[in-house]
Amino acid sequence: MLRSKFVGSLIGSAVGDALGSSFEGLWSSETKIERFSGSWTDDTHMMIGVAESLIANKGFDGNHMTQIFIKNYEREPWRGYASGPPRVFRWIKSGVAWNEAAKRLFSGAGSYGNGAAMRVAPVGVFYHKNLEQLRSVAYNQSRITHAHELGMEGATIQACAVALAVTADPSSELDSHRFLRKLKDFTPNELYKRKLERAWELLGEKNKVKVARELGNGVEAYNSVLTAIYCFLRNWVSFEDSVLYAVSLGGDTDTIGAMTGAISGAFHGVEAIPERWKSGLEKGDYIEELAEKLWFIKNRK
Ligand code: F2R
Ligand code: MG
Ligand code: MG
Repeated sequence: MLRSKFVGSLIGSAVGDALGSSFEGLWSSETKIERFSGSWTDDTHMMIGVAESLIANKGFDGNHMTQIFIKNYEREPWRGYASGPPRVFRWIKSGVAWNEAAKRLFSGAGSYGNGAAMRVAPVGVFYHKNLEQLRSVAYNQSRITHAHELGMEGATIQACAVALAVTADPSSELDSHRFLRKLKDFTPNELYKRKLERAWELLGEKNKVKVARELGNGVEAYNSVLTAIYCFLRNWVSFEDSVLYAVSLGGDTDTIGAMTGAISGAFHGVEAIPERWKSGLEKGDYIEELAEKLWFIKNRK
């Protein structure tokens, strides 16, 4: 089951990205999802980089992960990256240290975009047994491109949600309130604590416009990470329903789809992901291989 959960999280993240990629930026909350191209974007491209580096080093190495991000980006710069990461990569190539360059973005504030959270699923599965180690690695992998506290904390909460989903039993009813309480205890950040409370209050809400407005469906980590967690929790019974719901909220659909798929796939395991999506997924075999390697490294110890 654990192997299936590792694979489910990485494949689930890529499926959510591919599903949402045709609708990114459409702010309709009633998006009709009729086709699945299987092609994914920067979200999955960077998630692959995180997994490749964790595997190569059997853990986190900031300089190595940075070099992998740069190499992957230079091979396929057309994956739909936002402006921040490529600028950071250029600074690092000109000699700035990997853990300093991202501090230059946005006039020294650093980025609070959701780019560090959208790629973090491998950290969530790999460190699911040790949340303090998970926190440290989630933060440090963020630092490469996202130096703003809200960008790093968003990635850390997303990694923790994946870890909680790995440890939850999919054959028993999920207690959504308990899941949210654990995340609230985990994060020290007041903005995210307030959003977690709002997610709790909205669990029975039928109006998607209200959900998107109050939790957010934007590119900022604080306007998308909690939304993805919410999409999973209110649709925990079905992987398919969780990602379709996420994309139907509009806005940053590929990224909210990816983060929802990472949590839902970690909860259910890969068997719960519809075959029509798995079979059409770009480089699905390679992503599965990466997840299996992560699982193998963890279980060999
Ligand atoms: N880039 C996109 N979507 C644009 C359309 C792509 C198009 N379909 C195509 O194919 O070309 N999506 C991807 O970017 C998001 C992740 O972004 P990331 O990696 O966090 O980048 P960045 O540049 O650091 O931040 C994104 C935006 O957030 C705002 N922002 C962040 N920090 C800020 C700060 N301190 N002050 C003010 N604004 C800040 C800015 O608007 C940034 O541009 C994902 O959606 C991924 O799918
Ligand atoms: Mg994207
Ligand atoms: Mg996006």
